[in-house]
Amino acid sequence: DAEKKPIVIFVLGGPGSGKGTQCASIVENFGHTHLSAGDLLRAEIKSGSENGTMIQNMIKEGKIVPSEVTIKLLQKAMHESENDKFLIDGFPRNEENRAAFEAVTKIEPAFVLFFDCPEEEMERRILSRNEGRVDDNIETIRKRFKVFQESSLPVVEYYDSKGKVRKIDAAKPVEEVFEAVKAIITPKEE
Ligand code: UP5
Ligand code: MG
Repeated sequence: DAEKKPIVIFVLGGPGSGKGTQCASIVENFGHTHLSAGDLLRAEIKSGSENGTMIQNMIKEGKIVPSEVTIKLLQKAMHESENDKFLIDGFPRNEENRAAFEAVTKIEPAFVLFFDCPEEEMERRILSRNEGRVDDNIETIRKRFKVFQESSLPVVEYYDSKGKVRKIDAAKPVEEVFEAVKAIITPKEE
């Protein structure tokens, strides 16, 4: 079709590294549309979709939902938006997610924002969040960390090998992290 391809930034980082927090600031300052794959999946559960129970069970176990489900939700959200620049937060989470997204959408990310944060800090943040998420308990958090290490970091490494990773020290205070983010998002002026 004649539609122009959108500009996509993948926002990756461990559970609680601050992806959602920083995306909100990017939206305010730069006008991207924020698509959190986790938020889309949680909305799908709430909507009473036939996949809801399956999604809920996988999130509770810290497992990665089948890519066709997540990609469909992301594509729908992109089509429904008038915007042409997107932050895709928390996706792709494994090699299969990545390959399927590229094959289905033909979209390659402009770059990957990677929030690097020690597990102890991420654990502290998640345990003090209190939003009632079914996966914010210590047992599920440990599973999420393991899946991140084993399945999601290889995706970051893949993009790093293509020179597409912009790594940020996410252990710092929110404002300092955003200063680093800004330096990457702001178009360089001559
Ligand atoms: N906070 C943020 N930044 C801070 C800072 N610099 N200093 C101090 N505190 C900071 O932040 C977490 C908390 O820390 C907040 O209270 C915040 O105020 C504070 P947040 O911005 O929410 O971090 P984020 O990285 O977004 O953490 P989140 O828990 O959302 O990350 P996950 O990657 O674990 O969650 P997500 O929603 O992406 O996925 C959840 C589950 O959905 C997955 O485990 C999986 O089961 C499923 N899923 C899929 O299957 N497929 C997908 O494609 C996506 C999700
Ligand atoms: Mg989040």
